[in-house]
Amino acid sequence: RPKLSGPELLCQLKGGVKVATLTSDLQPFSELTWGSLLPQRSMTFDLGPFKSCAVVTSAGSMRHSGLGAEIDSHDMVLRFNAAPTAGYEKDVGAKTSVRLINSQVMASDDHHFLSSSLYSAGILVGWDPAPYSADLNEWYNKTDYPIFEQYQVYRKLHPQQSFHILHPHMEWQLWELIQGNMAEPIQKNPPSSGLLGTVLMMSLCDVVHVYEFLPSRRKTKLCHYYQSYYDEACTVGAYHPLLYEKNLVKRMNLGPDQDIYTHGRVTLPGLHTFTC
Ligand code: NCC
Repeated sequence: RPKLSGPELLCQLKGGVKVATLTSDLQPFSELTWGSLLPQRSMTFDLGPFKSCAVVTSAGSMRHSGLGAEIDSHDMVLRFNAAPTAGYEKDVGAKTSVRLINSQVMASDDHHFLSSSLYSAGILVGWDPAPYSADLNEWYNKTDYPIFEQYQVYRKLHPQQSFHILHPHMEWQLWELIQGNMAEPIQKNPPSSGLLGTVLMMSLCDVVHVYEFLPSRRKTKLCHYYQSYYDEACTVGAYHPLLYEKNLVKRMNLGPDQDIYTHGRVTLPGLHTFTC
């Protein structure tokens, strides 16, 4: 099978991955008393398009990047999980428009999801590794972490904050795209928050810059820019097919390789900006 070009991969992404968040009219939520806490429309329906968006990974190589001002110059800035800005503004910026959080962060005690002010800025988007079929009923009864319980409590505590949950179709459609373009079999786990957030922003923005998903010359074993914890698996993956995700993004990158080396920056086009 021939290796697809960047534009061909972008078209596969546009045609094969439906970016959506859960809505209150979907089964089983439409029949649950708390279902009306979910938004009425998908996030991708209500928002955008924005001109420029930044996706800020949590990689240790963000440290000493000096990218803060550049990141903040974007119309929308997406961050992940418990990644802070306070104290790290020079390197990661101060603006948070969207925060994508996995269900482990939403549910585990050590993240204080319900009470920490870290999560109060911008739009929240949660996700949970769903069973491969991505059937909503099956997933609802078997989530990895209690994402829906936490969602209800959070919404009641912070009723004004916009909070979406990614439709699990997206995880597995993206996984299929990755596997379909790799020679070897890859582990059947959903993509990392990094790739999910990148594709989410590609559906909302004209141009997306992703920082330190493809490591720059600052590449380090430091896992996160905000913690003194060293583990190379953070960058190359263990549970998530991270290395394969990075390979795919490298092939779709429209920017020069020099941008990756010096800034850890990848440039991707918004999905609505090209035709296939
Ligand atoms: O580490 P994490 O990811 O929060 O990072 C967000 C995204 O940034 C990219 N990244 C991160 C570190 C690094 N050195 N290189 C990178 O490229 C990845 O794309 C990553 O997705 C996750 O994907 O949700 C993940 O979450 C953590 C953890 O749950 C949260 O940080 C909360 O503590 C996972 N770690 C563990 O479960 C121990 C991680 O595997 C994936």
